[in-house]
Amino acid sequence: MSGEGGWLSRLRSGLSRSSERLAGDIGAIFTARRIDADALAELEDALIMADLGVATSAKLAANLGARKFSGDADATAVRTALAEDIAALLVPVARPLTDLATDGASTPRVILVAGVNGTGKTTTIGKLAARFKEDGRTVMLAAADTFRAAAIDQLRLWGERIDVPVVAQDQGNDPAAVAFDAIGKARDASADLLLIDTAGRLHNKANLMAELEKIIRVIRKVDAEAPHEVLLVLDATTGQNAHAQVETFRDLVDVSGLVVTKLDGSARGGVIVGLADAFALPIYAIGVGEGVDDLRPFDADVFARNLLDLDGPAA
Ligand SMILES: Nc1nc2c(ncn2[C@@H]2O[C@H](COP(=O)(O)OP(=O)(O)OP(=O)(O)O)[C@@H](O)[C@H]2O)c(=O)[nH]1
Ligand SMILES: [Mg+2]
Repeated sequence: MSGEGGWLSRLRSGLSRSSERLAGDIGAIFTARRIDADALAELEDALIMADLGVATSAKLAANLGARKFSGDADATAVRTALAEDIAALLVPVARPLTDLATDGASTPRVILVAGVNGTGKTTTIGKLAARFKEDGRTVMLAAADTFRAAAIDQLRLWGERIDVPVVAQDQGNDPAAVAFDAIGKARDASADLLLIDTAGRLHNKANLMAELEKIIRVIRKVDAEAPHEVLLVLDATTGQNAHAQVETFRDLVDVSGLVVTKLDGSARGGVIVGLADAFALPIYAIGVGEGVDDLRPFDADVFARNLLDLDGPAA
């Protein structure tokens, strides 16, 4: 119980810089004033400042303008209406983690985890593996980030902590070879799921992107359907840059879903709304801390209401 309250308060405080500012701006714009074009333009600016992105902010402001408010709008009514519209944008992309682990025809189900440096790939893999294991799945991890020895050790440490086997080779070995080897071992062990960690990639580094493509090519030699999921891990604190990351990875490796991390420490959680609107990619989970339990389902209502500094979901 305390754990539940703990994660929500971390999300709230993570979002607080955006949400308090947004609520303050809306309060200043909509106090005893009609919702006219000027007010909507100011609202649009406030949404952009809260990292919702230009296109999505325009759309939300227009939606609000089309709503029928009686007389002067009060700021709370505006915030409530916005939270509803934002939740409506988020609902189609908010997916349960169990969708990731759904049994397909082939075993293991291969989940490749990608993303630029430091977004939280390795940590997210540890948290995901712990969840899946709790749900009764047999899980294996592959250390296909062979770039740094520390990266291999970091995944091994997670494996020890949550008691999940890790397939690894030496630093500098071909990441595709590690992935290939891991699928074989996961098959032999009849594992349900194989999570593959990859090196952090700056999206302008062509060689690292080529490496990712090679991993996929080699995986497909073992299982033509694999990887069954390509999860892109995004760090919410990077703000609008997350859009560029999605575009680059999506074009290259057929990203099937997102995990957005560091919402506990982020002043820029609003970025999720723009991502949902622009790409319509499933968001399977959010990261709200570094610990094993700090991966949470992405709940559209909870997120939208907290972003507008409103208390929990409407009853
Ligand atoms: N506050 C917070 N920290 C996180 C979260 N997720 C990951 N981190 C931290 O972010 C840092 C980077 O996480 P990693 O999992 O190593 O990221 P990575 O993408 O694997 O990094 P590279 O392999 O170097 O590309 C670590 O210190 C993590 O503990 C989160 O949701 N919240
Ligand atoms: Mg890593």
